[in-house]
Amino acid sequence: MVFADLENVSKAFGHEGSFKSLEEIRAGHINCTYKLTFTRQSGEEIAYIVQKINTVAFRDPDGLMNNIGLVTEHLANKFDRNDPEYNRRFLHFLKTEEGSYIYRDGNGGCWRSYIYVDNATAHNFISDPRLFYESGKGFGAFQKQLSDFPAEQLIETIPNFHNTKKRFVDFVAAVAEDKAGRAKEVEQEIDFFFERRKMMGEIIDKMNAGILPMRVTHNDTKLNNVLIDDTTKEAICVIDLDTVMPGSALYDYGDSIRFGACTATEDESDLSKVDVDLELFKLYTKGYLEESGDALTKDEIHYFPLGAKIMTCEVAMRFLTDYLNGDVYFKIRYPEHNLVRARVQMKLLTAIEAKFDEMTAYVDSLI
Ligand code: GN1
Ligand code: MG
Repeated sequence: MVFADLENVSKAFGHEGSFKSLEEIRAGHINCTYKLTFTRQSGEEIAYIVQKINTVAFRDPDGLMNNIGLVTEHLANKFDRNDPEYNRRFLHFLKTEEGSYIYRDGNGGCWRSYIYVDNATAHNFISDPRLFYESGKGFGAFQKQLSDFPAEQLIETIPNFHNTKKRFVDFVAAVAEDKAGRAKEVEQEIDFFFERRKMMGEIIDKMNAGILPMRVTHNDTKLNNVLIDDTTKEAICVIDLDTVMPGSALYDYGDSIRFGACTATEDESDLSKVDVDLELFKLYTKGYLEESGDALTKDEIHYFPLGAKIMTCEVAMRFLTDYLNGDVYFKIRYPEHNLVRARVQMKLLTAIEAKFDEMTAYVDSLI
């Protein structure tokens, strides 16, 4: 990708200044993301993110951007416009001259753009435990900020996104169809999910029974979806708002633990490195609850570890499903990538299961 390929997108969103540099940001598994830096006449630099929305994952990009517009406008009301940090506290999406959050290129590609938050980092790994505590605070505050958002205004950008029962049905179909001819080599992995079939429905069942409330949630709370200020080391801004929609607080809490309390990255090939770090789990929980305050019920907090368990199981199964389907959903960098990812999550799930009672005793001690 060179700037000429993105020039029309950049113009459409009215980016200011003369082009300086282009960088591809490769952390996400779904959309294509680029950072464009410009120099203004004053000599000052300004950077923007442009993203090509993956319309295979997000079938209704207009509905998606409508959600994001509503959510960011809601967040805007939670901060003081005179605060010098105002521009860094939530994502500021740009509109085209026609007033749209989407620019469509000649090939039907859907693009969006927001102001880059400078002096902040999306961390892919915990280099300092404080980072994870801060990310807990960031997502806890986000939950609180969304607690008065009218859920009925949002569409489901990916229907049944965290319906783990439905994910299991999709997995079973992928095994039966065996499109890539890979089922035979992963029989053990396939059995692993059949053995956990019952557990997968536990959040949905509790929501249907009214034990767990439906809220507006982020639904993709990986560590690298909250920006940490490089100077203060505080969580400054929650990003990747694509899946903000009705859901359970357990999804958000659980997905954060799955990614951040794991002692290895999602791509680790040495499974002996994969475990759940209970100190990190405690730090995150503390940070999250400090900021979410009264936004959650006691039941939700009690079931936090169930969130970690089911979110880990779900993503493990999604990676394996994609492997069986021939790698059509997640971006991969080598042929076995999705299988490697699935095995890491499976190992992590086994570790969470082994420490589940300890995790529950800890969260109960905080209620
Ligand atoms: C995807 O977009 P990204 O990379 O933050 C995925 C999540 C998975 C995650 C696993 C829309 O997140 O659900 O948990 O990969 N997002 C979507 O790393 O499917
Ligand atoms: Mg995402």
